[in-house]
Amino acid sequence: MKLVRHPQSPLLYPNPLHQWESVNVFNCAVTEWNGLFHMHYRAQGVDFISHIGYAVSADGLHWNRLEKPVVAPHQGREDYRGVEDPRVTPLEGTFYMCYTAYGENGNFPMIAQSDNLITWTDVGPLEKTENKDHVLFPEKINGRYAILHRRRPHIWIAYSDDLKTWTDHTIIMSPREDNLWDAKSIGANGVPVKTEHGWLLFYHGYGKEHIYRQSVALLDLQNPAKVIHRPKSFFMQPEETWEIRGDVPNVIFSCSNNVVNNQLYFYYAGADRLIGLATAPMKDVIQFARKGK
Ligand code: BMA
Repeated sequence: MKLVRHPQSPLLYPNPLHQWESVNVFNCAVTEWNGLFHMHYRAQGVDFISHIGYAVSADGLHWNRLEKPVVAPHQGREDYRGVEDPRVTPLEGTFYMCYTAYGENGNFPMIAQSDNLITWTDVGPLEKTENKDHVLFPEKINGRYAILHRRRPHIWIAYSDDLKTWTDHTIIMSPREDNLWDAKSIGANGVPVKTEHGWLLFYHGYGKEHIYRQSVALLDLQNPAKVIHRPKSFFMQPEETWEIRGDVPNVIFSCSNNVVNNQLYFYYAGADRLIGLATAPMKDVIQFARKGK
């Protein structure tokens, strides 16, 4: 299975007129709501402090952005180095954003909420220790909120009744030491997609050469701690010049995997600098997840 890079890619570039997004725009979440595509993206200026910007689009290709970020560092020493890597989950009429707070003690995973996708208030941290790549499931599982997260180098799951206290932390997937592309570290991408075959989990991994590649796994619908299928191979790797060279070389990174008219819309960042789109029929993605071809 091969994703097809959209001919108009890359779709979003840094904007030299805005200090906060003048150097890099990357790692975006895209949410379909009210007939529009809403993008939350990580952006950096010359100080490399990340902010989260917002853009809206009628077709998913042409984006109109707000002048100011919608989430900026706001917790003093705890996130003064930046707010990073948004993943947005619609759940029970509210939008939840999982983002990484980067401050004097390193990274920790935060959760915020919004009714309109523009004004965000913090719900609280998932935990206050080194952790990222967290993303909420789009529905409760057995009556509780469920979240994926990454205590390096594994993907974990945890559960909560109120989105504030998280328990039952369990490793669900680990790097495969004998497998070239995901031997060292893995992390979840966007909101897991519910299918009749299980939760489709899009995830990234890297091995010795530190090349960020992309693949999928299928998790049990009732018990997503159980991995049903995990292909050996990846479905996408850096190939275009803008994916190989940029701020951080050889990175394809994604915080969103949307399904639009039975197509996977895989928004991703190349080399931590630009945002692009690749697509594939969902039936091919599911077949790849089940058979690994
Ligand atoms: C990881 C991520 C991203 C970034 C990637 C590659 O740690 O959290 O923020 O895109 O590194 O540099």
